[in-house]
Amino acid sequence: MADFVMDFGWRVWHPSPSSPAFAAPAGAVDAHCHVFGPGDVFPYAPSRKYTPCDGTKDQLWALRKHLGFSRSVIVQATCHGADNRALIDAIAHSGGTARGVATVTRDITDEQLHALHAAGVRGVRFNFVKRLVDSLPHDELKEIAARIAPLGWHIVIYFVADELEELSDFFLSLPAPLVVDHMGTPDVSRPVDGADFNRFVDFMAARDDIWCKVTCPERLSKQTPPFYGDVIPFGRRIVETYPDRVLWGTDWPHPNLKTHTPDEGQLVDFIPQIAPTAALQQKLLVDNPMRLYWPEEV
Ligand code: 0GY
Repeated sequence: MADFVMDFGWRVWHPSPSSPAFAAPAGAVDAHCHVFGPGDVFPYAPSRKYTPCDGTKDQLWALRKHLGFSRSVIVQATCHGADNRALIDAIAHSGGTARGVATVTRDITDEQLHALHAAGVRGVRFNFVKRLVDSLPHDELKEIAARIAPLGWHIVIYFVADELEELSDFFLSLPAPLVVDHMGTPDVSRPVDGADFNRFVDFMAARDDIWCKVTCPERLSKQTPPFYGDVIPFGRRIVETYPDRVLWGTDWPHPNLKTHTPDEGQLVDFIPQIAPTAALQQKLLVDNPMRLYWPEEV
């Protein structure tokens, strides 16, 4: 395959992903993906830490169809800051097949929150990854959490594994369900039953409304792409321990991934390795995301 490196180091997404061997169950949801721009219509935030290449809603729908998925949960990425217009535009043009996770700041009005809900937003994202954001004070995040909880929304949290110990009391104090991005970003060169990953598994046990996205083997793996075998035990442990609280997603268009250009067909083929039975696959890809994002249809 040609090299798709852009001049700022991040690669453009795969132009022709393979067809997965794994057939997702009917109604499968890609519960973590993004839309970027197009930048001339929905400009990127001046405060962004990276500039992506555009990844539009129509390109997302085409990929979803190719992979055999039916619905998408679009997560606001930091490069669009708290300007959720690209996300809302995508949901509005999805014919009811997309929902969203927004970024909001404390100055948002109740009217604006209700408008986001009507548009299909069901959660907010709090990002603690320092290379991506200047993190917000905890009191501001708590204030936002208290305001979104009555809407039935959840909070997506993205953090670096080494910071879980420091952040976990704060996370557990938040008054809404929590959804952890990318398995809590474990260092997969450490043991799957070692102290670090045990801390994350125990964190999930602390409340029964903590969910986990078993996503991003392409980010977590230390192996030569596209072999993500070192991530399998970590994903599988979470899926088998918390089968009713796991979600899966492509993370298309894979912002900031500098090592390789992921082939989403291969990412889909990672699913049966972490969720080896049809019953687990049904929960991971359909039942769980439907309960969280389309509860009125369950
Ligand atoms: C992801 C991961 C990353 C980026 C963002 O919001 C973002 O910019 O989430 C990353 O750089 O690890 O989930 O897309």
